[in-house]
Amino acid sequence: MIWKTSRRSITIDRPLVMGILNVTPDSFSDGGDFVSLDAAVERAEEMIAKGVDIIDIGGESTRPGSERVDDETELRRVLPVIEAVVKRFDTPISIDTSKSEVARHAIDAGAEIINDISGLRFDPAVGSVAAETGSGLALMHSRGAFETLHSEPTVDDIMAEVTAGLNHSLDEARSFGVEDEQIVLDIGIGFGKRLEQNLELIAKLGKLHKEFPNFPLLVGTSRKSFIGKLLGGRPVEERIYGSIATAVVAVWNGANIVRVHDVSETVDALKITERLLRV
Ligand code: YH5
Repeated sequence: MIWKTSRRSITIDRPLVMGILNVTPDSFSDGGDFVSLDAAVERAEEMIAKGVDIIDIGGESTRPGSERVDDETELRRVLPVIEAVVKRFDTPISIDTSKSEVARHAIDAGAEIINDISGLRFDPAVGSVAAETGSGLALMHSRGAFETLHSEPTVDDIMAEVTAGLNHSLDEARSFGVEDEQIVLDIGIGFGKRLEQNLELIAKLGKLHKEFPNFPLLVGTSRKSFIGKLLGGRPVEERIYGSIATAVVAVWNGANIVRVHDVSETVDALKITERLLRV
């Protein structure tokens, strides 16, 4: 399988690791309210040294309780980092945004994939940016508006709900002229899903793999709160082994790309998982 981006075709012949680079003031503070460019680029370099395949750069936090930021604020955070990383390294960069103007400038600066947690629901014009630039496009399942992304409405069949939502996003992307080869689908772990539903999606990922056989699947479980809950209220910094377990099972069940904080550990775990999958 291949994934077409605006700068290359990524061959997906083994599980790929997407490393998270949050460039929000709470992640790479310069001591004040701004992001330190040097610290962010150093983090990118460290992930590359550990074997990351894609770097996902985001300037707007979607954690529970976060507030939206405007285009200018998001661009001021992400553009210098994208430019600096593109200049120094050849690792593909995705821009974690649901805003078409942010996506457009990020792609112009050298990012090559748009990672939209709203699956084109917040700003459908993200689809036209992907079509016009030929960028990769990750469509994640989520429900509700930005403010209610993490509320947990009752759903009786989460597998059916996610399948329907992804089909809707897929139709929307195709309507803008985005090609199937540009698209990756994501089940949206933690976004408006209860603990049991997150578990069901990971354990039964194989069913989605059968529903969408022509699309690579991306899964992001890293450090999320369901892992903390299952471990008796573990804080985020202590969710690494739990996160690894979910990445391994997701890949075992058909995930092609995992989005993680802990690159080195995940790369090791997935090398073994991949070898076992080949037996
Ligand atoms: C994803 O799954 N998730 S942002 C809360 C946490 C830890 C991590 C408190 N962007 C995804 O990473 N993009 C995010 O614990 C994503 N798939 C894709 N494609 C949320 C996040 C997080 C939230």
